Amino acid sequence: MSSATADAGHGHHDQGFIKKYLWSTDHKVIGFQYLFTGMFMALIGGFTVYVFRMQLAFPGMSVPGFGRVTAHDYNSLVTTHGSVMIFWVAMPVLIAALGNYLIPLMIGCDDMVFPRINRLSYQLFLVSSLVLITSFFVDGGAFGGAWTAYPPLSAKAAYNLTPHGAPLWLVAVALEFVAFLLGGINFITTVMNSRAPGMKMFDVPIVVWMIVIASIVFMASVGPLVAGAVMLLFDQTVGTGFFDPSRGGDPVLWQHLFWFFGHPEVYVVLLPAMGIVAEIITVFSRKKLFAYKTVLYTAIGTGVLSFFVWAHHQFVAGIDPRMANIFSVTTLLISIPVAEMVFVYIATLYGGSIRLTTPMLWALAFIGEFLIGGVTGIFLGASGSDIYFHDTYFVVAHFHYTFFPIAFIGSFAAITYWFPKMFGKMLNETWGKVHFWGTIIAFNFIFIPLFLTGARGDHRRIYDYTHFPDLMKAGMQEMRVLATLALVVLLAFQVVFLVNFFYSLVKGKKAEQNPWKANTLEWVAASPPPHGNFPELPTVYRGPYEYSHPEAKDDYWPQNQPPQTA
Ligand SMILES: [Cu+2]
Repeated sequence: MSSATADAGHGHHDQGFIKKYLWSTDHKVIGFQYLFTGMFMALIGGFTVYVFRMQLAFPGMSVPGFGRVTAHDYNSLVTTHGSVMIFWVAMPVLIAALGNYLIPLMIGCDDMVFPRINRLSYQLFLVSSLVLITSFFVDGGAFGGAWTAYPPLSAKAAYNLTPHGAPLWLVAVALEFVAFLLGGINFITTVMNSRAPGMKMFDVPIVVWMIVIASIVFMASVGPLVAGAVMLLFDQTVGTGFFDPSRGGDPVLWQHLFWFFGHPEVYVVLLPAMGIVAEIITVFSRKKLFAYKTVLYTAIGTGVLSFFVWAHHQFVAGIDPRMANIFSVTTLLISIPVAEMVFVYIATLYGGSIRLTTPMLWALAFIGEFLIGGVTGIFLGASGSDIYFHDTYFVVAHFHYTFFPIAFIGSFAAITYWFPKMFGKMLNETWGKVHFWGTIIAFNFIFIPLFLTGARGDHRRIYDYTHFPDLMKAGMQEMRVLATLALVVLLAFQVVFLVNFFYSLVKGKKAEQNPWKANTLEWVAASPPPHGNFPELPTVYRGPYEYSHPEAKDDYWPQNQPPQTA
């Protein structure tokens, strides 16, 4: 158990700027580095979708800020959008930034077990981001073989079009994976070894467990894909034929290797988002989390089951129909634990004294929007109906109703909730709510039209619809225009968020140590916490959510408050 004293007690004198902010091993600083890098990458992810959606709505136009979009540009833009939003936004913000910032504070210790490995994990992540950005500026531009990088396209045509961008993309993804493996090692060992005195396994806040389970799922699923990436790199650069049928290889092998990772990856980012929502719902309903142990076992069960559904992405790739049936069953099965977690939220809210703060609005929106994603997944999980929906915009709308709630609604919920702790300032609630409503309304106007065009057979990966008169008829193009305009509105409202974020960071009202009256340990530390976190290590006497306990005074009973002596 590490001993923690503030600042100088950390066995070193006060640090200079470089050591403190760029070369730091402090988990909070590393958390911020991941957060700000993820926020920057989100700008890239947002810009790319703006450009290609403008092309879809107004084919052939010169897009303001980009110019005319060629078919080649279109493929690179879509590939970059998908890769960036999942690997360089959702993962770094939900897992690395929050995991790093929160875990030592929420379990009551001074830092991660391996601070230097932690610093290395961020440095590798930063290099992976720079490698990806470099690929935008090399000959041929960024990789355009889709974020799923299916061969033979990714090893042949797409590679030939972007002979530098393609391998750079692969290297960037591989580096990023190594960064997250190192991060995961730290999260798991720290939670297992550095909990505050008295903190038992079931006293650990659920968001911490979700990040630990997500790290284990990531570690267990990434190996085959890294091997596949090396094989693909060889097919691209040294002429092997692992995925080339004319040379005895099999392109569907890549699909299995990719989705053996890809689908568990969904839960790697979903579980932390689910944890964030659980923290916020208990605080702003002043109620104990309904069935803490059930949620924990369900999360573990979901993590395990997530390894048995991947081939639902290959229902029309020519796999054995009997195998398709098995994967239909496992896929429909996995909706049960996820639905159960949503029911737990509803049970927690029931009868609570609800405060609709901005973080709470985001948490509630997560439930509603993600539910739409979950329900529409049923149509795709059943191999019969998936034959019709596969590769249509119904699929695009479905996974944006899962990923946007995870990556953005989850992140906005977390940032607005922990901002006072992170920066010692309060965000502006009014602007927070303007950002919330603008984003949520615009989001639904983007993807509901795409469900409709998808259900009418509108296919993905079409660059210019004027070549397909059938797909221009009966309001289809109008729907695309509506979706694009709604996207522009959504992006505009993100400016409100950024202004509120940076203005409040500098000029916001000073935050109290515990403005939300939450029970968890991070609120015991000062706002913002000093280096080393706690002048005195807290001792834990109970679980994190004892808001409605009879002994709780004013619905508030922090984990480190000693029990009243009789
Ligand atoms: Cu899947």
